[in-house]
Amino acid sequence: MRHSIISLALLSAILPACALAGTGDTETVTGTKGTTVTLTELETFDGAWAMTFLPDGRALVTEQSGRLWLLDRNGAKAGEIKGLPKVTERGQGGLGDIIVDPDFTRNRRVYLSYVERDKDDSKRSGAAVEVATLSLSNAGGGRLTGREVIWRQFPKTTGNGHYGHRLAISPDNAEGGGGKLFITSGERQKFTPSQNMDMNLGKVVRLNKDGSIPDDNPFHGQGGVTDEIWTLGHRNPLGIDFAADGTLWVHEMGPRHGDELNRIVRSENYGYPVVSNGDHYSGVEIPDHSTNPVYENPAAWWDPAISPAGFVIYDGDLFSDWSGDGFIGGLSSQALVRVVFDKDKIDNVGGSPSKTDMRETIATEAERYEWGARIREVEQGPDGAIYVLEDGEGRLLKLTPG
Ligand SMILES: [Ca+2]
Ligand SMILES: [Ca+2]
Repeated sequence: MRHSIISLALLSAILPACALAGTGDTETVTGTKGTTVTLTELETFDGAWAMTFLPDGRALVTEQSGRLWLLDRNGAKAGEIKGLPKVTERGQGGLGDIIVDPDFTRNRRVYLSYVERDKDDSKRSGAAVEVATLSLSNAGGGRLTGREVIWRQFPKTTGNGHYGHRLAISPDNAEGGGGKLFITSGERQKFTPSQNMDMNLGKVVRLNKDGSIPDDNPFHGQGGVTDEIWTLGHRNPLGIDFAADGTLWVHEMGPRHGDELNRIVRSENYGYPVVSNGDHYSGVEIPDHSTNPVYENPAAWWDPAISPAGFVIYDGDLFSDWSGDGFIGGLSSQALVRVVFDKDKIDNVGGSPSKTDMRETIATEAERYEWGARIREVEQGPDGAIYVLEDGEGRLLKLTPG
């Protein structure tokens, strides 16, 4: 049961300080397979988009309008981070993802993505990624300094959708090694860029952390943005994470009923818009993945769609039964979707699961939790709890077992 902000504010004014952070309202939600989680409301936001934890247990939350919040260790707003790039909030555009450098304690670096307009034509836009140094003040907020743009979508296009622009840095056991910046780049709702190697739209790109291009990228040497491309044939990927074994997983918003979870393998083509298990919103059919073995088959896909946004592969102890499982936020499905990976199948099929057996499913939805809210972002805290940001005027929730 969802309570109004006013009654919660009154409650927190009346009640003495207690162990619960923020508003502290809790509810228990039963999943589709009967297990339960407890939701604790920590904070509210206006258009929250992404969240990441700092090594000391505090956290950062972006809002699409261009605000960046520092949260204290209880998940409450401690102050705003200033010095952000100018972003244009239009359609799906605005401030996007934020992640911290694996070496943050030493270098204080963060990476953030956002949408910028073309200087000469405000109808055209594209995602950009910056690296910056984060300074935190004792007063509670902080500031970004030394900002530097290290990547841009190319070309900038009309429209305000499908930017993607989720970020992740590879661990040492990842394919191609650690310390590389992976960016999901949406196809800007233009379909064909996903297969066009002269554009970095509809791709997963791989960079060094300073924005330079690794010379072991699969298409390196062909020039232009082609050198950045790690995989192609994506639509609007809004979730990326590495599993503990170093495998990279990316989910994407498919066309009508074609949402996908993909195991990302160097240089592979994931098929959009040539094949998809969904169809265009116009009603035009797209051949299914099974009709064409040239393209990677999704590891899992959804019909009806879940509208995936935000993704974490859980490796904590608090939810002991779910270590290694993926948690996907759902917008239209208003659900948190838990996915299990079939380790034996993944090991057996090697690098190209789909081509070995088009019917092979190496990831499967196990359960989902629903409480009537669109979910934008999922994170794992240093305490092993799962943190969820609701979309729009929404809440930050902490999920614990039981
Ligand atoms: Ca995040
Ligand atoms: Ca696909």
